Amino acid sequence: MTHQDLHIDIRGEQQEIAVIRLTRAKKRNAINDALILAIRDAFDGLPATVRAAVIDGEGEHFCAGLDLSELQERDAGQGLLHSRMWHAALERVQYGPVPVIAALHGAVVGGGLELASACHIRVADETTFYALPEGSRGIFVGGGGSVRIPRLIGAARMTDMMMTGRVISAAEGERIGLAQYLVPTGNAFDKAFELATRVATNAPLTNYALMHALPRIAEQPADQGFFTEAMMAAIAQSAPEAKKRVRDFLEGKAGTKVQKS
Ligand code: 1HE
Repeated sequence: MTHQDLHIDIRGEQQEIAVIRLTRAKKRNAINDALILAIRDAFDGLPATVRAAVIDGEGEHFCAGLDLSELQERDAGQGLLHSRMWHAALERVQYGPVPVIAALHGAVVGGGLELASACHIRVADETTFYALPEGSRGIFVGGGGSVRIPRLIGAARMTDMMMTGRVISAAEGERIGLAQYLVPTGNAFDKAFELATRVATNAPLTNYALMHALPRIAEQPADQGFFTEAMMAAIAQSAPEAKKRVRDFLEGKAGTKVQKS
């Protein structure tokens, strides 16, 4: 499966990891209409063997955001539909078939940060920097950033980034919650792949609960959240795979004892 600006490679002994790479390095992986649709189609079309995905960008930068050259000609109605097209594509990333680990380096800006924030785990190397230049370009986020980014770092920090053009460094990004992992320069992909390989060994229903139930529970009032949690817990623990995993642990057969890292 390959698109002009998006390369998809299925790896792993059981073909369980999809590596999805933005390959528009000449334009700093800026996302035009064709590319956002290719991202949508990539997540719709993953083979059934895939259990986790890594997304990264070719060249010096993860992603320079929206392709600004396509912005000039749109009227209000087209702008609305364009934003909704991004929402639909990034919805497939967040609520798609498998957990997605973003491997970040260089610029993670504008729509690039919106794409990264739709992923489940973000690994950044030391070259990474984050910004929301929409504020300086006279526009607003349109790829779900106003919903997802405040949930990672709070509305106050996002307001500051957009109002002042503040650029967040890799270290600060990890501290405030833009990335869960910070690794040395050049190591983001390997770490993301290692994590994806680990995530792929989870029971699929556990990953499903983490992707689909947890973010919804986090939005619910506590009483409803507790109830949804109980329903999800009951469904997850009734799966034969959960019973086998618990039995293996109790019989000392599981290699997944909790260890200090
Ligand atoms: C682009 C884009 C782009 C680069 N659209 N063409 N995003 C931004 O406002 C960020 C704009 N980009 C930058 O600030 C810089 O390009 C970077 C910091 C990411 C990288 O800098 P650098 O020095 O490595 O590259 P460059 O020389 O600026 O760019 C190389 C080429 O990529 C150049 O084209 P060329 O034909 O002159 O070689 C640039 O024009 C092109 N390029 N970024 C189009 N974004 C769903 S709504 C989301 C709203 C947004 O994302 S707004 C924020 C957009």
